[in-house]
Amino acid sequence: MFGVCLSQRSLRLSLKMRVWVIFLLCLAGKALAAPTEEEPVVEETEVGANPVQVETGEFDEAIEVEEELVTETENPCLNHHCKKGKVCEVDDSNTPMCVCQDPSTCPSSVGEFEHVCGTDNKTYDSSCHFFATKCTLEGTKKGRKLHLDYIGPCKYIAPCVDSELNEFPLRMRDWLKNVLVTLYERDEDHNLLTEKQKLRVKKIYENEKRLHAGDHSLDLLAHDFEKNYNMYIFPVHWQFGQLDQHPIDGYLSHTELAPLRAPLIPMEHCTTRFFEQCDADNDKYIALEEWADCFGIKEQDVDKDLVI
Ligand SMILES: [Ca+2]
Ligand SMILES: [Ca+2]
Repeated sequence: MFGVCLSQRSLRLSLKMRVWVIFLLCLAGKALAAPTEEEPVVEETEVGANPVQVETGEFDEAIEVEEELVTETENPCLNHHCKKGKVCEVDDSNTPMCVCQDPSTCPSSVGEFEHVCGTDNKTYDSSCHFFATKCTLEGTKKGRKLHLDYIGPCKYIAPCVDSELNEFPLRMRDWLKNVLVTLYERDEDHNLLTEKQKLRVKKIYENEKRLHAGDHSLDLLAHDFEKNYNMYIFPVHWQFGQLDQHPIDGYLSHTELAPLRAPLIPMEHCTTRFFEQCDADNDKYIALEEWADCFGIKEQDVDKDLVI
């Protein structure tokens, strides 16, 4: 029992650290690849107001437009964006088109942290290798079923039992609230939050009853959720809005959920089960209502206007 507690505790800590880094980097307009730099350096991917674009940008990194074709005329590929796993090439009439990237052209991975695990339970050297491979399977049943499962090499993930599943939203809600508060505190010049979002978070930040970030017991988290329920409504909506981007339609696809899910799975073994059961009607999409319900937000408090 103690062993379980201890490992959960360390999981929680590493979860917090790692995902915080990911979030802050992503929100600051950075891809994961350069985790040591603090300042948002906007390179060729100008990101602006769409943080999730940056999050998925991590997976996009391998797609670099070949510049060797640039002569006197502009390379038509320069402004031609291809989805993950594809690269732009020009045909005989100089028309740009997206073709599957050859996995062998992916940059070789620097370390294990670049490996990803597919839903086929195979470890790929990097997300570039994964998406390039997935592209070659396009149109096949195997290809449709293949998704990026999580960041890191494939490993044994312990089954998530019911009691652990119930703990997951407690920690996740608290964490979302803390992420928002931190973004608010650091927001002076980074524009991490929009003005509308800042107004919402300000209320949470200034509420003296707020439970400050810390390694709280599950009992305390549960108690705080009951007592300060209102402070959790916006963070849950905010996270939905961060993910619902491609397209913005009030539903999260597997791909849209990936930036949150993929780094979380190796650290929180209930992640997969949690998000699976969020899709209550089993249509493969998580609607805002389903999402909110998953985090204990009451039906009457679900508000599309909070997804800002
Ligand atoms: Ca969507
Ligand atoms: Ca659904």
